[in-house]
Amino acid sequence: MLTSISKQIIKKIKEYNTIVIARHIGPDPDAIASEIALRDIIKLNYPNKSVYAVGAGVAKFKYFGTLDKIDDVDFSKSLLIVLDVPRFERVDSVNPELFKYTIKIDHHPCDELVCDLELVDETSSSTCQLIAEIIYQSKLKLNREIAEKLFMGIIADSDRFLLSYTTPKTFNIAARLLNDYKFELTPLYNNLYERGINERRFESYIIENINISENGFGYIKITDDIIKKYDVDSSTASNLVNDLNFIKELKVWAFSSYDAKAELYKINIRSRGIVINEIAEKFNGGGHKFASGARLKTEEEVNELFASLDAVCKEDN
Ligand SMILES: [Mn+2]
Repeated sequence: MLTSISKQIIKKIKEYNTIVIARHIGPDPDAIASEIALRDIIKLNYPNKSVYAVGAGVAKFKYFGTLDKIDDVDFSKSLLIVLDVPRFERVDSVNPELFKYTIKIDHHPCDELVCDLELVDETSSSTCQLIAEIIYQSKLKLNREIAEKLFMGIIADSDRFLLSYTTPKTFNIAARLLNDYKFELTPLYNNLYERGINERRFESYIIENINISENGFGYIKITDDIIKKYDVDSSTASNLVNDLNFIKELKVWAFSSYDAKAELYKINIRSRGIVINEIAEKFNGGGHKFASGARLKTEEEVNELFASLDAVCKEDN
């Protein structure tokens, strides 16, 4: 099945001279790595095509490479490939409706972003894994830089092969990339995992202050003052949420952090076995079964979401 979709994707890439690649707002390493890797794969194999990887730049991910501005592109004649994003309003910088043809490659559960051609595989660790699979099923060339990016996306989204959806395929593809290009791992891990001491102190604050209900639900509201005090940004909490995995007392946990710029509460939810994305969806959020998020306008909604999560933990008792 995957093979035939891969073929169709490559056929469409061959067909279009102008290709725009987009991903979700607030990108993580998988989102950034997959869009830059795919852009560079297309450029390497079809040097005459105009290919753009778009979206707001993120300073801490500049080691993945630079993103492109699109000024005078006629979308109505162009192909759009959206990566790592299941929802329309979460696509960064472009409106999918304006494009002649759209392709989605994603590992989130299908959501309302419907494209002309879709490769959605919820059992994949990452979008980078899917891109690598497509390439390895084709005759397209890779190079070391691109292989490193795909590898980093797989490592980041699987949390170093720790999270569910880490399968033999994940290991096989990672091993194949490493074997084919023999890149050095330490510099890549330095990029992905080096942190300032302020961030580690902020993590300690979270562990010190998280509330744990008798039902096994852990929650913390991170205020703007705390974010300022630790000199981190509102996205830092999202990066730390996986670090609370394997705490015996926690079945489900959630962080709420207030993004003053966007005037929104960003909620990150994780679970060690209870399905949480259906609850997140009720609050206009979504994600994977055990890793979800939502963006809420009011603190009342945050409280309601937390109460729902506590309730599923209670049911699980
Ligand atoms: Mn991803």
